[in-house]
This record gives sequence, C-alpha cells and structure tokens, in this order.
Amino acid sequence: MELVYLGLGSNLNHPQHQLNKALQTLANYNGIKLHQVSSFYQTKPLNNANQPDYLNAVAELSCKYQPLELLDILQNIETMQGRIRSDIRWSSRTLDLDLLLFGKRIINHPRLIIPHYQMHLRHFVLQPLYEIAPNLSLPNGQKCKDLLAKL
Ligand code: PH2
Ligand code: MG
Ligand code: MG
Repeated sequence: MELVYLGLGSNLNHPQHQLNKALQTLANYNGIKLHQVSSFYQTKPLNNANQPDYLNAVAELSCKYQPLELLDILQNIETMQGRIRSDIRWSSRTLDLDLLLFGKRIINHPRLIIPHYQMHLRHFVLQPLYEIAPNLSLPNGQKCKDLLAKL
C-alpha cells in the first residue's frame, strides 16, 4: 500500500473551519482512507508577508486513485470551499491542498510534480510531516527529519 502525504493550508475565512471541513470530506470520500492528521500549526506567510497568518497541517492517507485522479479530487475540494484561483502567485486562499508525496513515486507531469518541489524548504510542511511520520524519507533517500533540522 502506498502512503500519500498531503499538505493543507488556509489563511482566509476561518482557517480552522476550512481545514476541518476538507479533512471531513476526505475522510468520507469513496476510495480514500484517511490514516493520520497532524496538529494544526499557525504559521507566518512565506514569500508574501502582507497577508494573514496561515493554518497548516499534514495528513496521511491511502487511496485507490492514481496521482492525477487524486489531484482532480483535491482541486474539486478546493473549489467547493471557495478557492478562487488568482494570477497572483502565493495569494491568500481559503484552502490549499498540496500533494507532497505519493509512496516513493517521482512524477514530473505538467500538472503535478511529486515530491512537491518546495517541501524540503518549508518548515510549515516538514514540521507537521515529522509529527505524524518521524521516520519518513523522500524518494531520493533524504530523511525528512534531517531536512527539518537543516532549516
Ligand atoms: N502556502 C503558500 C505560500 N506561502 N505560507 C505559509 N505559512 N503556509 C502556506 O501554506 C503557504 C505559505 C503557497 O501555497
Ligand atoms: Mg501550496
Ligand atoms: Mg496548491
């Protein structure tokens, strides 16, 4: 069974409610099994300081879907929760669901890069990930624990 790790983020419209609602949708979704959810972490916005703090978390799940099918599901959930896709990069959002890891797969598709291209640099990803999967490694063998310690 491949374990999938998902990053959740919100900094608009009651972030705690947004994360809980998305997790509930995932937990009830046909063909998705939600295994673990980290604590929710309040974090300073990266790259664009002029916006509200984020609430971030990481979830572990398994599913019967291929990565691009899961991506479609996640984007639908973002849209259902009022995500407006802006041309401005890193703008505030009601809900961001990022596929971080899909088993040990390496994917370079125009719509989807796995592992997530910046996860190794992001404290708000690595800290909750470490909380629920302290022994996890990336497909290239790097330990998440070591990446976190380097930040
Ligand atoms: N997501 C971004 C950009 N900046 N900063 C924090 N703290 N948390 C995020 O989830 C986040 C961010 C783009 O997705
Ligand atoms: Mg993101
Ligand atoms: Mg995203």
